[in-house]
Amino acid sequence: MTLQSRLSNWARSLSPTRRQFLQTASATAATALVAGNLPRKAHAFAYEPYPTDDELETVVTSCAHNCGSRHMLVAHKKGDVIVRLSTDNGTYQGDAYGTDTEEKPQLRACLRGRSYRSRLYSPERLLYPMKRVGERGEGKFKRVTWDEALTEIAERMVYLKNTYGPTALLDQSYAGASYGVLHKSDQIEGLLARFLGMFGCRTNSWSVPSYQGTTISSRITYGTIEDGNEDDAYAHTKLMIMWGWNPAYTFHGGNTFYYLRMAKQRGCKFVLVDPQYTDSAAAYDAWWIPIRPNTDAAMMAGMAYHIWDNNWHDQDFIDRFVQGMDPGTMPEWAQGQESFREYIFGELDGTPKTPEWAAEICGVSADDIRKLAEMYATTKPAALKASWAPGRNAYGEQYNRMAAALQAMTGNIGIVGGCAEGVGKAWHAEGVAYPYDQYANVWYASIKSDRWAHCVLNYPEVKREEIGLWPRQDNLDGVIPNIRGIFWQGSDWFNQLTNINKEIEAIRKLDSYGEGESLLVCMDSTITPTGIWADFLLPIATHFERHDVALPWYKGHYYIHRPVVIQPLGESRTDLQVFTELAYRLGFGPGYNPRASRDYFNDPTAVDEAYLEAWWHNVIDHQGADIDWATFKQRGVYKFVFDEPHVAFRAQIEQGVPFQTASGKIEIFSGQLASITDWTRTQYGYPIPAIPKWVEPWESLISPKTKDFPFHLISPHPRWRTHSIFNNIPWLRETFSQELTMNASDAKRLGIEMGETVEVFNDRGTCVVPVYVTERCMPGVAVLHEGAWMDLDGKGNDLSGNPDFLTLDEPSPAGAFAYNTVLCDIRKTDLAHRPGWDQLSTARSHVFRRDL
Ligand SMILES: Nc1nc2c(c(=O)[nH]1)N[C@H]1C(S)=C(S)[C@@H](COP(=O)(O)OP(=O)(O)OC[C@H]3O[C@@H](n4cnc5c(=O)[nH]c(N)nc54)[C@H](O)[C@@H]3O)O[C@H]1N2
Ligand SMILES: Nc1nc2c(c(=O)[nH]1)N[C@H]1C(S)=C(S)[C@@H](COP(=O)(O)OP(=O)(O)OC[C@H]3O[C@@H](n4cnc5c(=O)[nH]c(N)nc54)[C@H](O)[C@@H]3O)O[C@H]1N2
Ligand code: SF4
Ligand SMILES: [Mo]
Repeated sequence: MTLQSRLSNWARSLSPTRRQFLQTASATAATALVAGNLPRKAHAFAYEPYPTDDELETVVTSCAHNCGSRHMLVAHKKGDVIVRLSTDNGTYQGDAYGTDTEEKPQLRACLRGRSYRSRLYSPERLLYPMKRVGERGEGKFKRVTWDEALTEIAERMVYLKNTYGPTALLDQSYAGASYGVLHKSDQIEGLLARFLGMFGCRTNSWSVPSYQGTTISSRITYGTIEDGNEDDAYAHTKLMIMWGWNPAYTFHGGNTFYYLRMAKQRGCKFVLVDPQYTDSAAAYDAWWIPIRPNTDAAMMAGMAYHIWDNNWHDQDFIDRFVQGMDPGTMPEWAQGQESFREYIFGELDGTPKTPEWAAEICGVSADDIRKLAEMYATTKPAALKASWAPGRNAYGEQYNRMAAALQAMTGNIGIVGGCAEGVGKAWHAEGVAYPYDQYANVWYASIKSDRWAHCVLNYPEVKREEIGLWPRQDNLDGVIPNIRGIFWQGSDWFNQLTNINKEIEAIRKLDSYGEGESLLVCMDSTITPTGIWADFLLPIATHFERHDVALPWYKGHYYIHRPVVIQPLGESRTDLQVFTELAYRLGFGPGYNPRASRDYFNDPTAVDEAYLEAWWHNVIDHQGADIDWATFKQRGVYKFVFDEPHVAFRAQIEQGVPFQTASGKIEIFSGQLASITDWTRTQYGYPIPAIPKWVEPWESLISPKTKDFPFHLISPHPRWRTHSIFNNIPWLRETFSQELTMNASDAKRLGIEMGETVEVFNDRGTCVVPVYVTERCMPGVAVLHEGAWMDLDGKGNDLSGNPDFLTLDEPSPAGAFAYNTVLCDIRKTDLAHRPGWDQLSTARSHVFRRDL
């Protein structure tokens, strides 16, 4: 086909207005040609032949991972190679090119998704199974066959279970692959949970790094974590308070910005409560209220005081829907116990939580606290979007519960333009297509996830409350797990949990038990900082190389088909293939994967298709999708269209349906917490007050520890990575770099200039990173994004700038990771920062790829 006919074919496929534009444009170009000199033939192709669209096959798929959203990727491939990636253009559900409406917005990919080819074909891809030959952490591996790897792993699993009991293997599966329905990694619904559960040896990690404090808050307050509105509901709000929320960087749904812009255009006012002035604040011209990290619950208490003091609360809403907001709404059985209002007015403790009281703690002036309280209580509807980062703190649950109290006292729950979040899961997606039965999530011990190193290091001298041991009804209750092995699947947890130096110590303790007495397995598509510590690296096929359906991330109502776009690279297999094969070797293959035969390890095509098709029929039955599986596969995406925005608790407010709590009300006074007498017998371990209260964290800018460590370090999520994923992509690192953000006056005092390298340190660790000096971060606060690939220099310094060398493995009572509860100091250094391993890829390839 000539270029001319290809162009006219393409032009015909476009909408009339676009065609018209093209015709005019080419006419203008032709005029220009006649008028000027004839152009010289262009030779400027980077490489030839560069395939054009009609020489390529177009396949709709989606991005994966725990990245804050779920967008479409369109792969353009030649043979079995993806040549380029594009994204949604509105046409894939049978609509006209460019369709992008309030009801049906496009699912356009971000810069990470668009650079996915670089990850797919990166030098860090694991192509065959590898076995460690050096010390743990040294990074020396040799290539082995699948048979060798799986035989040894199965033998070691049996030995450890028989010798050390049913708690010997620690499940550290996490959300790297949570948002598919078949090839899933997850603490609860994941493939590993069921595999180890059926095997009969599993210690579970129950607390969630993202928002465990928030989860407890949502569950006890509303009885569910599905307390979110869909993003389109934000388009109707009149006041948006972004509390520790920066959707410009840290995605929370696929089209948040699109709808927030609509709100702005309709006159919505924006406020940001955050130690840094973010790009989200800049985009919406928000009123920035800088706040000392982790003091949010105090500021909110001050707001509650002012709202009541001025009678701006919605008493009718409180009386109808809320338990324990004030003495009048306390349950019969708890009369005389402290209600929220009594706490705020200091009726029992003698301390009224006035704006002046709050100002001393949070550093925001009493006037500003009053002003925000008035704005929130007198604007209808108003959205207090209390995001998760401020809850990733020593008593994180109190912040989220305090936010719920404000949302409830102003009657902003269950209405369009309000906000009850919390965890904020919105529309319910049907998430599991593989057998999920009585064996799913079976465990013999379950601990707070970032207490594993503490447990290993102190075993058996560990109290159950120190590790948040979940209670059981049988003779394993209270038994401290004897952890001898770890499976990492869909997680880079060695790099991402708290206090990495303590984790390294724990691995050394496992080493000390001797050869064969412990087992570390990492299943991943690339070499990762965690994998470096493993005994076996198992290469896992990416979501471009296996059949699945993608789920939205908390917000959005759609499914995206994920076909096998290219064949698995190297010898990689899917997680489900690996677990099925291991299950066969351990004697429960047919039970684990009932649709499969032993041949599944060689060809999963028919079995995966059967699981997915059956799941789709379920979805159609329950959710009313009006196309069948075959049509869905052909289109690649199905977006549901609702008559009105999905709003959590609308039915409760409009129709009087009870909330899912024991009382049927929004429980600001938690009946569940109030009835606990022995906290050590609960998974929390330590007391949580029955009403939201300000509890001072163990490290903060108001603590005496600032004498030694004067900076409060927070570690938000990076825009250019999904946690640690994409750290090895040079394209993305050209757009941003790992750096420590600090205030100009602090930098000046320390004699540090923009771009200079510093050590950030405390008594737990040191990391090395360049500095970004700005007025956009409040004095006394330093910001360092999570997820850098740790890179130790042999003297205990991390050269990558990973904040988890400084975090403390001390979760809140509810289990919230205290990632943002960190004091540190900063000094200039001669040590060199190393931004990423790919800079060393030639040097590394001999370590990882040579045959030893
Ligand atoms: N200091 C600090 N630390 C933090 C945070 C913070 O705010 N501050 N945030 C925390 C939070 S909220 C989170 S969620 C965690 C995230 O912690 P992790 O979940 O450990 O982080 P990821 O980097 O997303 O790692 C996921 C891994 O799964 C792999 N993977 C992806 N798909 C598949 C698959 O299909 N199969 C297998 N086997 N592997 C796959 C990826 O390659 C990647 O290595 O980090 C936490 N760490
Ligand atoms: N680009 C990108 N998007 C992501 C992810 C990613 O890795 N990359 N990860 C996803 C995952 S798993 C999660 S859990 C979510 C996390 O989502 P969030 O928890 O909402 O995100 P963070 O980036 O940790 O923090 C958001 C803001 O909180 C501020 N902050 C930190 N501490 C405090 C505090 O004590 N008080 C107040 N008021 N503000 C504070 C930070 O300065 C930052 O601007 O993001 C998801 N989206
Ligand atoms: S937000 Fe997530 S799903 Fe969307 S393109 Fe970026 S990485 Fe992919
Ligand atoms: Mo997370």
